[in-house]
Amino acid sequence: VWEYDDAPQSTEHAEVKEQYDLYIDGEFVAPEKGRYFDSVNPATEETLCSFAEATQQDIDKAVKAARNAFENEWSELEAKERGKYIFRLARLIQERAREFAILESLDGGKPIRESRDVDIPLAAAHFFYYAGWADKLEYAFPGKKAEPLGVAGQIIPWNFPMLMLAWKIAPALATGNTVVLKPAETTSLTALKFAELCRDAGLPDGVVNIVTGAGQTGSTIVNHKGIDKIAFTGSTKVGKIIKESLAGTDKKYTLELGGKGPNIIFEDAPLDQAVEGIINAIFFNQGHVCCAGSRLFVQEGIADKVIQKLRDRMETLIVGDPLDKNTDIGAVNSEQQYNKINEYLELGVNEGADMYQSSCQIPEEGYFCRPTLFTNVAQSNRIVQEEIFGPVLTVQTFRTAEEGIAKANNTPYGLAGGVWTDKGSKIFKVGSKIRNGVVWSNTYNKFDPTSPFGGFKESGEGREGGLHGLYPYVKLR
Ligand code: TXE
Repeated sequence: VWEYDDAPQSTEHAEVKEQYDLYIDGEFVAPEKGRYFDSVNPATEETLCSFAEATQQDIDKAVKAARNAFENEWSELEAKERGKYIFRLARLIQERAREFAILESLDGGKPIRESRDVDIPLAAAHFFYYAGWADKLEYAFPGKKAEPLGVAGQIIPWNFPMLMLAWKIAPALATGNTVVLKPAETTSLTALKFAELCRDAGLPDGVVNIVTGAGQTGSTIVNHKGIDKIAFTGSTKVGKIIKESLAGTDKKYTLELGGKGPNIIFEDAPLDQAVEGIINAIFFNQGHVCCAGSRLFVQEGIADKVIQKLRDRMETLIVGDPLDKNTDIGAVNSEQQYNKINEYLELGVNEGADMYQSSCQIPEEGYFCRPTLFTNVAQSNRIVQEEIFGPVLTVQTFRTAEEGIAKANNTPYGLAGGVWTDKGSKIFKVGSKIRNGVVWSNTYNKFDPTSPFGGFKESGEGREGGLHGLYPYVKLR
């Protein structure tokens, strides 16, 4: 933990090894087939390190270790002892917060201010929160006995590597399950650092196993017969594949998928606050956020004013070195995502929209994108309907609340959105009609371990976080 003005600008004390093995049964072990793949620092395009590629035999080993730990140790442990281990993990994350923040920014490209102030503290907060539930499950499920499912297979994405790990591992352990977790192939570093914390915390071997690899490794986990539950966060495309492969099996699953968040701003909204919130909603983490407010709906009378204010504010955003504490927008996570965003920019222009980009300097090396705003867009445009997952905002207008709500709901997604107005009654009326799992009002991107999070429609199934985050990990007797 460090003082605000003492943000890390160097990578000192955050060691990155050349090569990382798998973490199975409390040990770092080489992959059976001996294959490794490179991970790139997206801000420099240079290789950062390499990770092991886990194949079937490795997953077999990890699942066996997790099963053994589940049956012989973890589920037998007194609940309060389980809680102590989780609490210890939370403390260790706090103690090594600086190192985790630097590694997260190096590996994933996100600004150090965000990894330092949001990702890592929130990850610790999730472990603290679920540590508290471990010995209080009878209050979560009154009159019933909540039993763990067994081995949870968890697959996480690259946009919030450490935070997503916390969302997955903390409730699984609190409820007495053991874990085989696969981080995303472009951001596996902090998960392997977390494996070191598991050892430091004295967590029994096999309770947490970290296996690295790409989609094929993920698919091997999903289809493994020794796994009782799948928790997935990632694209809607892969979410659908997973759902299909699990059909007809008795594996439980939760899916947290894509989004296309609407922000509805009414004429009576506090405009400067709203503009600040809208900027945060779309440009936080380079727009790599499933709940990003990527579609803005402005009431007609204030449209010109709001668009001008947005452009002015965009001009002040600093795009650049993720390790510089002044940076607002870091590097896009990978070349693949960089290409995808640029294809959408081209598409938007071809669809007839007007594109405005901030005139800021961007580094020559690395995957950097300028903050972008599209106006003159149609509801049917692909840039309005599809998840871009980059710093790209579309703006449309509406006259009545009904029109705003109808437009906001007109996508296949339903994860998160915002309502901006001075009237409390309007917040509840409009908010309740937006078909999203999360609706913020006069703010955006507020996260807390006590709040459940999850989507409607193609944004997923099940909830993570809060009391509801325990449900997918237990069977009730
Ligand atoms: O996601 P994938 P990608 C969206 C976002 C982004 C797009 C593509 O729009 O541009 O998805 O990103 C693992 N079985 N989101 O291609 O492939 C993979 O290794 C099992 C939104 O990176 O879904 C990684 O660990 N696992 C999202 C994880 O799934 C598989 C966050 C996510 O990768 C697999 C990320 C398979 N067949 C992307 N194929 C959000 N909800 O926040 C891949 N994986």
